Amino acid sequence: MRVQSVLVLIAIYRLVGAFYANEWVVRVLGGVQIARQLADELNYDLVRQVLGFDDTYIYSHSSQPSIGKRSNTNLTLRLCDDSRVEWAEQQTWRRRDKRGLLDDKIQSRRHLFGSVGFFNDELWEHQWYMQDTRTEPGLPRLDLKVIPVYLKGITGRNVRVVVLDDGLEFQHTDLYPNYDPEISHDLNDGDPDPTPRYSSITPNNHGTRCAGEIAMVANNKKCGVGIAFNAKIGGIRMLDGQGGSAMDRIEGEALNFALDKVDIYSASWGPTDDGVTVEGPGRLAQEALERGVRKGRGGKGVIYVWASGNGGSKDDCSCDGYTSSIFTLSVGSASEQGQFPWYGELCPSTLASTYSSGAYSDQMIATTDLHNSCTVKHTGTSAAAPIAAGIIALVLEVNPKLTWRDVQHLVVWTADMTPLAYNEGWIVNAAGLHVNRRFGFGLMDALALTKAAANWTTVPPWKHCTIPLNCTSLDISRREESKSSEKSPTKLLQIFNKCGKI
Ligand SMILES: [Ca+2]
Ligand SMILES: [Ca+2]
Ligand SMILES: [Ca+2]
Ligand SMILES: [Ca+2]
Repeated sequence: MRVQSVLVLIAIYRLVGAFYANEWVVRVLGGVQIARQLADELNYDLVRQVLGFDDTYIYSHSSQPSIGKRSNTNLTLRLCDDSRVEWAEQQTWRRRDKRGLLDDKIQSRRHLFGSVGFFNDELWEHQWYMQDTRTEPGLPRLDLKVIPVYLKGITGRNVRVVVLDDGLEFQHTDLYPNYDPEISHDLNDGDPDPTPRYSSITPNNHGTRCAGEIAMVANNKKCGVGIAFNAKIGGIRMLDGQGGSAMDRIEGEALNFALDKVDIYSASWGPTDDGVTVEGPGRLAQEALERGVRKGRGGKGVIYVWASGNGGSKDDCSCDGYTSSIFTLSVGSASEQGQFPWYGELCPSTLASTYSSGAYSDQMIATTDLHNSCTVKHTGTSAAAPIAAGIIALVLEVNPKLTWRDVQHLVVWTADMTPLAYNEGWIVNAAGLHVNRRFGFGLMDALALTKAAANWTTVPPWKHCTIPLNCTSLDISRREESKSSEKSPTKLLQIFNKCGKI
């Protein structure tokens, strides 16, 4: 019975898109004593502080079910009405989709090209995007130009990359030598071990696949070669919440986890790509992204690499506030034919692209898989973003002084439109650069990027201008007024600022 009701809840959740948790995130200034006192007085339980956030605590309430389809407005208002509370929000589980495509839709094709035998790894010959494997000059050149970078001894050493996803099988023998426990964690179960939950229903292989693309060990005859095969790799398990969901608190903790150690965060997920969902980072996730670029890497800013989405023509990546955020470096994909793939989304925030899967018969991406196995079937913009993260790890090894903005500028200036030139949509922007809403400024070019990075003059810091708005005459909707008729519009506005739309 219990299992059945959970399944029903998950089914409803899939329809309505959000579920309310018995969890309030509350910002209370003045220290944990005051936060505890407040919880005691108002009859909440103080669970713990939110990881990485000062003055921010998790409260729960004994009257609230662990998951429900309605918010508990009264419990939120009780917190917001207290002068010690800066803001409070009941946490909701929101669906976050991984940006790979289902295996069963796709059939792998025997690769067309011969191997150059550069590495002895069993999947090296399937890593078509890392080498120029043309057997005839008439075939398209499929090459992110990493080998010339390796030949200079640049392999991602001393760069720490973390994959935010459904877990990381860190004991995988093609990952373990590069595994970095200091930047890894399990936010779904609240423990330091990010190993995914093995399930026959949900293949939680996505994080392990993304991590392998970045940091598989080279020349060990196992699986393939990571783009930055000497980088350190971590995993945050954070996508395995209720029915494949996350909440703002978990996303915020993930985006700032080990902020003093991580160089690059790679995320291949986001709001559902169904063409009707418009969502972005919540309060904590937004705060985390901004803190990441201001405080990470000793003030130079961490790099957030983000997959642009798999919704195809029915969706638009501008409706995804994670990938369209200025703080994320958004990556699209191109197929092995140099085509815009059927799942690709158009929007102006995509900065560049890397290779990934395309039409059903096109080759896909080779990487690590669960149970110490390997796959040649990683797909979608899920596979494109970690390749970009690996290339950026090479760039940061060349020049660790680069800021997050330098990296974005470098990607824009060095991306190559030539391999993608036959697609529609290219325009020349006011700066004289070719740009396309399908691909950004072109295909990432590891050689051009690392060369430009070596001699780069840092760009000015980010400037953010705000205009103060006088809100006293704001009209509050009649619905809100009638619901809380005893409250003045000014009071309602205060509540809105403290509690959001409740
Ligand atoms: Ca765990
Ligand atoms: Ca290997
Ligand atoms: Ca989308
Ligand atoms: Ca972005």
